[in-house]
Amino acid sequence: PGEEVAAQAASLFKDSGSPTIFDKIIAKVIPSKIVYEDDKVLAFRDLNPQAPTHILIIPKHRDGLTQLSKAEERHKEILGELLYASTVVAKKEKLDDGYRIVINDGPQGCQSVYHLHIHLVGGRQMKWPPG
Ligand code: IU
Repeated sequence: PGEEVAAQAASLFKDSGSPTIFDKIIAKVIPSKIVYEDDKVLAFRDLNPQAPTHILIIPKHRDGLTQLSKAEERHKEILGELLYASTVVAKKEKLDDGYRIVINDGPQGCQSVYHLHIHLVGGRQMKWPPG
């Protein structure tokens, strides 16, 4: 089984961009608290939550989408899938009074993991403007 997981991880790593911690979460080499999963999308609880609910929604196949600003025409479908999955997760989490979706891009956007991810944060009053 170890070899199988390694092979699965290796095939994911063929996507452009260096492997990140999220590849290991997708391959389930590193455990995470998964809240939603389908064939294209994985959603799991952020290890360092910034709100009572803080979930990351990521594409299972990065396909060059290390960050939002790298999006190309072919990514339009997965971008829609991620945003829609965010609404499904928000409903599951009963964030009925609202929530916030954040995508950090690049150094000035405070991005730290270069595998596109949507932050879904909620369960408390948000402020505007964000920091
Ligand atoms: P950012 O937008 O790239 O800064 O967000 C990365 C997030 O990934 C951040 O909120 C981290 O707490 C989170 N995270 C995680 O949940 N598990 C990990 O192993 C690592 C980061 I590394």
